[in-house]
Amino acid sequence: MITFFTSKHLFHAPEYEFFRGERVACFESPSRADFVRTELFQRGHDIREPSVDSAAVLRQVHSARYLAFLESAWAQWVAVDAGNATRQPFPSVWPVRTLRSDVEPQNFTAKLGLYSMDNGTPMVAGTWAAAKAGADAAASAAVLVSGGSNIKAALCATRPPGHHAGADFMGGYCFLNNAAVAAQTLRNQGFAKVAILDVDYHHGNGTQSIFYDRADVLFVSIHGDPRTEYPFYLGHADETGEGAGHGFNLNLPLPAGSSKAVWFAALGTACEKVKQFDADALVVSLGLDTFEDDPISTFALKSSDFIELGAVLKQLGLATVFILEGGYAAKELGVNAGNVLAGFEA
Ligand code: Q9C
Ligand code: ZN
Repeated sequence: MITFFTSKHLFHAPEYEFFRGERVACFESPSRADFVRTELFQRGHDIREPSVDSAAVLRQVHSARYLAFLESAWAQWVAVDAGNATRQPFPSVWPVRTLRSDVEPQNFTAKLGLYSMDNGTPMVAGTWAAAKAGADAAASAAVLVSGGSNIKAALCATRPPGHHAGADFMGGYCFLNNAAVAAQTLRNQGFAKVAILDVDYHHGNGTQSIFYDRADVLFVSIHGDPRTEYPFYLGHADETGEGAGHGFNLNLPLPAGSSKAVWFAALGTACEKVKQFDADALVVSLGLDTFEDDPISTFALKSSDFIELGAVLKQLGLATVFILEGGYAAKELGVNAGNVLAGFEA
């Protein structure tokens, strides 16, 4: 399979995040994408650099003020204090209920809180460049599978991930919503109905919110129940879309610790929804944190189960863009991603 990869992901390499009040090494590490690239190269996949500029489609899925902030955030942070060049910024205040989000404050940390859903998404000098390169990969993959050739699927082996990023906020290690970029690019390329199937352990709150009022992009997600699992405040079964988008959002939350059988039953339900929607193209938010040994998740899929996942997705018979999302058992990430592609291409 054609796989988009760029070493620009290395520009995003924060040192630490907070976990139970302590500083810990980032789970979302640069080695993740390198393990995937190495394994896919060894398996003979065609590794390519992104070639499409996502700037225009980014403006279709993110707000102008959020993009302006993200692109300039590091320069703003260092302008506060030259010593910040070696410090990771974190938000410490947020515009929750009754506070205003419409007026952008001048204080950097207040701006960071305005544009963040958590304090778990550290930024470094190269974050924008890495995230933009990932979005370029998503746009490239979508253009490729839209072409007249018989290339029907492509994978983006990129990081940072994207599905927690909303139109105007970052969170959950995500800055730019790559799946939304791919889906919107497929729409722009002429596919009338695009389905997004999010199989990451965590609910894709950003992707859901971006398309929540739209009937042309279906969002279906299988994830840990937000009552106990991140992102906690979205991903419940009663979220079905609003306005024109009513009926075009399906959440399949599963209890923490769910078995392979329960997970694949939900995958069957998800695929039925995609078929009923009569999608013309598919974006898969391919989180591999459903793996049994994932350090921050509780589902039970084995490496061999990812072959079955690929085979089930192939049955949909659609032009497909796979976007790497989460998956924090870094050493196994390449095999697990490769197994999805093996099942898909068998
Ligand atoms: N700060 C994705 O899988 N929890 N994001 C962090 C420690 C957030 C996962 C807990 C998990 C976000 C793309
Ligand atoms: Zn995840």
